[in-house]
Formats: sequence, C-alpha cells, structure tokens
Amino acid sequence: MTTTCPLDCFDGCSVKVGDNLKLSGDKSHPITQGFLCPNLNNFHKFERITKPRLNGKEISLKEAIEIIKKESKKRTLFFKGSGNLGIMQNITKLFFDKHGADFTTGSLCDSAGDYGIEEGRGVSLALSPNEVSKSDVVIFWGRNPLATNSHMLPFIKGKQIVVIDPYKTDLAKKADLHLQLKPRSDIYLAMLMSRMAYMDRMEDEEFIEKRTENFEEFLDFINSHPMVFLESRCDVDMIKIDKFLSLIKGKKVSILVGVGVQKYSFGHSVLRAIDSFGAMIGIFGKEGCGVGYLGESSLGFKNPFLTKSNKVPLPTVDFSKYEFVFIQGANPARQMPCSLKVREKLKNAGFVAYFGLYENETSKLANLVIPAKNFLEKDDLKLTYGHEYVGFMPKISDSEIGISEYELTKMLGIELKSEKDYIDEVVSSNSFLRDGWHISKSYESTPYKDKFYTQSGKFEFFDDFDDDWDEERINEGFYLLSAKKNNSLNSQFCTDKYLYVPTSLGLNDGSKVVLSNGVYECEYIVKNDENLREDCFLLYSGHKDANILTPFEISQEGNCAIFNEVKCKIISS
Ligand SMILES: Nc1nc2c(c(=O)[nH]1)N[C@H]1C(S)=C(S)[C@@H](COP(=O)(O)OP(=O)(O)OC[C@H]3O[C@@H](n4cnc5c(=O)[nH]c(N)nc54)[C@H](O)[C@@H]3O)O[C@H]1N2
Ligand SMILES: Nc1nc2c(c(=O)[nH]1)N[C@H]1C(S)=C(S)[C@@H](COP(=O)(O)OP(=O)(O)OC[C@H]3O[C@@H](n4cnc5c(=O)[nH]c(N)nc54)[C@H](O)[C@@H]3O)O[C@H]1N2
Ligand code: SF4
Ligand SMILES: [Mo]
Repeated sequence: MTTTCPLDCFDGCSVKVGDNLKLSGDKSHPITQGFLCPNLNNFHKFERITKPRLNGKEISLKEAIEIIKKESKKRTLFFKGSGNLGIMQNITKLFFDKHGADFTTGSLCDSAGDYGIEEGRGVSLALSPNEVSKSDVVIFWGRNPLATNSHMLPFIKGKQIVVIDPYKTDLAKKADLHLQLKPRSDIYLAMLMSRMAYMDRMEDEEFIEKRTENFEEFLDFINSHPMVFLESRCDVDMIKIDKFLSLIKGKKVSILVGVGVQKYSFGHSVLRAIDSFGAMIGIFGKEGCGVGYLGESSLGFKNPFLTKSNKVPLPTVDFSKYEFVFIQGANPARQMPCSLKVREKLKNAGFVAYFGLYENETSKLANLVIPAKNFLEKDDLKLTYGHEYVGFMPKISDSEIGISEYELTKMLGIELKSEKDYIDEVVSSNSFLRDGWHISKSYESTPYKDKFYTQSGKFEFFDDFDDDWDEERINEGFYLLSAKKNNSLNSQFCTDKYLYVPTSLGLNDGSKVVLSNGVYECEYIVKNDENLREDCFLLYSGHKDANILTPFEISQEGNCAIFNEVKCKIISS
C-alpha cells in the first residue's frame, strides 16, 4: 500500500507500507524518489497515548465525547497545530464552528512572510524541485534543506549554490558562497543587493516595464539608504555581494527562502524585499527561475471545512479568557513563544482538552486527554507546501487506540458526508493527472508565467518598512536563533538538549549557563559550536526550553510569532 507522510514538511513524501506496517520510501514518486527522513523512519518507536483520561483518571471515549459536548456550550477556543497536515484534520472545526467557538488566525510558522509575498505577488506559489532542477544557481536564503527539505538535494546536484544564513550550515560549508549575515538583517542585505545590481545594470527592463508596479518608488527608497549603512546593518562585505552578483548574472536563478528570515516584527517586509530583488532581476515566471517560500498548499482547492466564527491572533492568544480550550495536534505549552506565560494562561483556562498522539507539556496540563489515530489508521489527503503533487493517505491499518478527527466530529453529533466524498470533492476541485500522478492545477504552467495574483495583475515593489530596533539594541547581548533539527519535527520525536554557543566565549561543553532576556531567565546546558557567529546563540525548535525566552509578541502583519526578535545575556555561568 502507498500513503503520504503527514508531517509538517516541504517534501510530502510518498510512503510504502509493508509487512508489520514497515515504512519505506516510494521509489516511483517523481519528487521524493524512495527515501524517508529519520522522523518517519522511526515513526513506530515513539510511545503513543492509548487511553482517554479525565484529570488523570482513565475514562471511556464515550465519556470523553459527552464531556466535550457539555464543555463546548461554554466560551470555547479551538486551537489547532501542525502535528498532521492532512486536510481531514480540519473536520473537527465543523463542530466548534456550529457552537460559536473562537478560532485562531495567523501562525507560529510562516504567516509574516506569507503576508509580504501576498502584498507583492497576490499568492505564494511553491517553487517545486522540478523547477529548481532547471536552474543554474540555487540560493538558500534562511532555509536549511539538509534538515527541512532533504528531497530537494538531488535536484540541486551540479549547480552553483549560495547560502544566506547567520549559521554556517553543512550546506553553507560546501556552497560556492556563504553570506553569513547578522540575524534580522536580511531586509538590509536585499536592499543592498538590489542597489548594487542596479548599478551593475542587472535590472530586467522589459519585465519591470510590462509586469510590475512601483519600481521607481522602490528605487527611490533603496537609494535613500547609504550603502555603508546597509553594509554595516547586515554585516556582509560589499566585495562578497559583488561576488554574489557576478555568480548570478545572466543565469537562471532560484531563491529558496525559509522561515528563518521572517521570525521578526517586520517579517512581512523581509519577504517583500527579497521578492523585490527577484522581480528587479526578472526571475519570476521563467523556467528554472523564481523565489519560493512555503507555498500556499491548498491554493485553488475547495475547502469543505470553512468556518465563520470569530478569529483571534494565534501567537498571543489568551487561553485564560476561555472556559473551554480544545487543543488538537499541537503542543502550545512548548512551541508557543514565552512558554512560562503560555503555561500560566493554560492553567488558568476553565477546562482544557488535548487531542493528540503523544504525551507532552500540553497533555500534562490538560484536564481531558484524547488519543488520536495516526496517519495509517484514517483516510486523509495531503497538499504540501513544497511541490505540486497531491498526496493520498488511505486508511491502511486498524487499531484499538484512539479516534480519528472524522469519527470524533461524527460522534459529537455533526452530520457528515463519507470521508471518501470529502476527499474526492477536494481532489477533483483543482487537480489533473500527469504521468499517473495527481497534480495541483495551480501549477499547470510555470508559476507567475501569465500573471501575478494582485489586483493589478502585476508584481508590486515595496517602498517602505518599519524597524524599531536602534543601534543600541542591535549591538547589546546575543541573538537567540532557532532552527529545525534532522531527527525531530518541532516537539515530536528526538528533540535536542543543548544551547549552542560561539567558541569565543570559552565555555565548556556540558557546563550550565543562565540566560536572561531582561524579563525571564532560564538555565541551559552548553555546547560549543564553531558554526555560530560571535553574536549568536542557537536553540533547536522542540528543545524543552526553546521558548522560555522568546517574546510574547506578534509580527506587524500576518499574526505570526516572532521567535528570533529577542536579545539575551548570560547572567551566570
Ligand atoms: N527535520 C525537520 N524538518 C522540518 C521541521 C522540523 O522541525 N524538523 N519543521 C518543519 C516546519 S514546521 C517548517 S516551518 C519548516 C522550516 O524550514 P526552514 O525554514 O528551513 O527552517 P528553520 O530551521 O527554522 O530556518 C532555516 C534557517 O534559517 C536560519 N536563520 C535564523 N535566523 C535567520 C535570519 O535572521 N536570517 C537568515 N537569513 N537566516 C536565519 C537558521 O540558522 C536556519 O539555518 O521545516 C519543516 N521541516
Ligand atoms: N523556539 C521555537 N519555537 C517554534 C519554532 C521554532 O523554530 N523555534 N517553530 C514554530 C513552527 S514553524 C511551528 S510550525 C510550530 C509547531 O508546533 P506544533 O504545531 O505544536 O507542533 P508539534 O510540536 O509538532 O506538536 C504536534 C502534536 O500533534 C500531535 N499529532 C500528531 N499527529 C496527529 C494527528 O494525526 N491527530 C492529532 N489530533 N494530533 C496529532 C502530536 O501529539 C504532537 O505532539 O512550532 C513553532 N515553535
Ligand atoms: S518529514 Fe518530510 S522528509 Fe520526512 S518523511 Fe515526512 S515528508 Fe519526507
Ligand atoms: Mo512551521
């Protein structure tokens, strides 16, 4: 049998399920080509929640469902994370929408950057490995494919590689060029690149004339910043930028951007600035070219689970204001910024239900815990944010454990069509067949070949942004970066234990330090890392204390968490 990996990832691997539910890669899949990452390879090793419980005492599923019915009559919040990205995961919203619960808007993930892309291009289309394979130069800008997008790697073989990242990733070590910029400065780098490219006559006049708006204002804006100021903000030598420009001049260029660049208050403007650089050199709508971010995976597909109830910004949602909080597929007590505040708010909520696969900080805080079925035990469909292939996820095995999102919704009294009907409806709304694979119609031709999706139908250059950090804030203390790790998926699977520090501090591996952000403090175990800039610390997403010091704040646009918008000091070591 064949299914698709449900995890939050660019790749959307096609998975073969063998005897004893052994999982292996599907060699026939055009993108994922037969291998899986450590997370799915070890999927069965992780202990699941097996029984529903109320305040620590085992109860039956029937009792659990009666409790949800009763609690949902009160002021309710429905909170969903990204533990499983299948579209059927959203069906539970039908019940909560009917009961007038609040939902969330925005994300802990990519929504700041997404907002900026929508401002410039209308929608965010993924840059598929199929397209990247036709490029000459591939730029990884705040994206680390070795950990988060490994199925891109076969498609970039033999190409020139540029990495733009404050951390010297393993890919950066092998790349033709690594721009190890200061964190939070990508916007300044993009502006400097644009200025220098213009001086070098690299702008695509025809593209700018026919397909864009606001170019003159963009030029005025980037020219209003002295080049030495831009250079000092991003801490990248202009000689290196010259080298970068000569590397890409006249070439087919793909820029693959990750979430790293936009975990900041003005994250939307960062993506807009990178896009503006791309538009200026004319890399949209052409084969083997483009700027790709996390694509809007369900673009063009019908959504059978639309809600009409009130929505509150997700990263700063106040759980304590609700009498009932229903948490599905998420671990907010670890993954939301400012964990201590979040945990306090969860404790002060009237009644908390957690619906998931694994025990975690959130399940420990919940009154009611309900085990979910895993992706092999229910019917679903995966639309991924990294490429155009539709991933089917048929039910493959039976299990005594847990309940699916579909069954739960049904038992809560909502009249539903069959799972197959929903899935068929979604698939048929926006897909076509190519070589036996279902492909999203949104990718029938090269992204943005015929149009941008803005009101004008043209790309809109940016001409302003708002950064409220002054030199003092920029120069004090250490940046606290976060990134993703190979063998964990956020808080799932094997999470990391260390705070990575620059070797110049002379700390010993295994020693303890206490960091402070001025409000909160936290003790960490140190590991030296020569790949870090001297002004940075690094914690991997999923570390148990990854979010003790991250700010309870939201991006200017897009209602996104801004994990890296923080400076820290060592207060004891
Ligand atoms: N194995 C694995 N795969 C995953 C995940 C996982 O947890 N584990 N998570 C999934 C999820 S939820 C997502 S959203 C994607 C994210 O995929 P990516 O965007 O690739 O993930 P990150 O590791 O958060 O960020 C990438 C890089 O941004 C860098 N960075 C940090 N700050 C800055 C900055 O200011 N500027 C620049 N230029 N770079 C910066 C980091 O050093 C890091 O190398 O990955 C998905 N895939
Ligand atoms: N410091 C820091 N914090 C971060 C990040 C960072 O880079 N740094 N990254 C952020 C990003 S990009 C993201 S996307 C978020 C992710 O944060 P979350 O959305 O909280 O994701 P996970 O930590 O993967 O936890 C998902 C949970 O879903 C449950 N689950 C898995 N499969 C299913 C299923 O089929 N059904 C149900 N009902 N439950 C299931 C599992 O029990 C698991 O514990 O974290 C964010 N937090
Ligand atoms: S997490 Fe990503 S790379 Fe790993 S198996 Fe799933 S889709 Fe593939
Ligand atoms: Mo994410």
